[in-house]
Amino acid sequence: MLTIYNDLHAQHHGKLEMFRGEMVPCFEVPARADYVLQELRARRAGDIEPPDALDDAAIVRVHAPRYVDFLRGAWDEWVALDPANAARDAFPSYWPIRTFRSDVLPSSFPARMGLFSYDAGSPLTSGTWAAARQGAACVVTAARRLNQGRRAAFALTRPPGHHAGADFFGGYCFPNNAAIAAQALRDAGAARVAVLDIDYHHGNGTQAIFYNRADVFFASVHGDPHTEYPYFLGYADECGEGAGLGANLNLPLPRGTGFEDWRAALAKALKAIDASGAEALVVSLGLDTFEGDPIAGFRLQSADYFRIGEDIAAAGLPTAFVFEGGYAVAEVGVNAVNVLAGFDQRAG
Ligand code: Q9C
Ligand code: ZN
Repeated sequence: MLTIYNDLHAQHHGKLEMFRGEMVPCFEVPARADYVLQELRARRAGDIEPPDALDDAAIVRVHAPRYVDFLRGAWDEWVALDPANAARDAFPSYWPIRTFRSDVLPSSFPARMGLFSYDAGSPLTSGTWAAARQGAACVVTAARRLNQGRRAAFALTRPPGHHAGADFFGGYCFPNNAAIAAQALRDAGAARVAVLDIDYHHGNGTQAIFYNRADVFFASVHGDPHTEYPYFLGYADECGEGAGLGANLNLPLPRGTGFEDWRAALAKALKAIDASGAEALVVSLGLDTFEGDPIAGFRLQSADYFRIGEDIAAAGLPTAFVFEGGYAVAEVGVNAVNVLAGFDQRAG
C-alpha cells in the first residue's frame, strides 16, 4: 500500500493533558507514528512518500474560516499573553455552553480557545498548526492518488482528526483529516463518498460535519457513549437530518466487546456503505480497539487486524486510510500495518 507520510507530525508534541483533576503525560505522542513508519519499512509494505504541497483551501472546504484563522495564529497569541507560555502548551479554561453566545468572536485569546474547543485534554503546541496542516496535505494527496487510479492509500499523520468539528478541536484532533479527505474525493468527482470510522471513540466531528448531507455517508463502530468518550454524541438513534437523513449509522458497542461481536458490527457498517452507493471510501483507522490500549475498552488482538483489512477490501471501493487513535504505542505499528496488509492481500 502507498503511504503518504506526514514528515512534520512530530512538531505537534503535547506534554501533558488534563485528566480527572490532574495533568498527566499525553497519550497522543509522536512515537505513535514513528512505530507505524518503522513497521511499514520493516515489512516493506509499499512506497512511502511525502504529501504534495497544499494551500489551506481544502481545509476551509470543511472547516469554518474563523476556526482555521484561529488555529493558524493560536500559538503566537498564546505566547503573546505571557512570554513564559512558550514553555507550556495551550489549554482552554472557559467554554460557551448553552445560553452563551457563539456568534461573537471575543478578542480575548483564552475566550477564543474555549469557543473553538470542547475538552481540556487536547494541548495545542508550538508546532500543532504546522503538523496539522501537513496532515491535511497528506489526506488530500491520498485522495489524489486514488483519483490517479490507485486502489488504496494510507495517510500516516498525527494529530488525529475525527473528533474535530467544522469549528472546534477536541479529543487530540484539530483539523478533521477524514472529513477533508472525503470532501476532496467529492470535489474530484465522486458523486457519493462513505466514511467508515473504526476508532474506539465515536467520530463526533466527522458525523457533525456531514450530518445534513446525503453525499457523504458516515458509519461508525465505537464504544457506547453512555460510558465512553466523547459521551455526548454517537448514539444509535442519530441517523442524519434533512437531506442527510439515513446517511449516518452509529453502531455503539459495550466496553469489553471482543472481535467476534465487533466484526459483526463492521459487517453491518460495510453493508450499509454498499447500499449507500458510495464510489470511494475513507477509513478513520483508529487502533485503540486493541485489548492493550491504555484509554479504551475493546478486546481486539493483533491478528484480528488482518481480518479487518480483508473485510474492508471486500467492499471493493477505492480506499483512503487515515491514521486516527491507538495508544498502545509499542503495538500500534503492528496493528496498523496488519490492517493494510490484510487489505492488500484481499484486494490483490
Ligand atoms: N485519560 C482519539 O482516539 N480522553 N482521541 C481520554 C484519557 C480523550 C481520543 C482520557 C480521548 C480522545 C483520536
Ligand atoms: Zn480513539
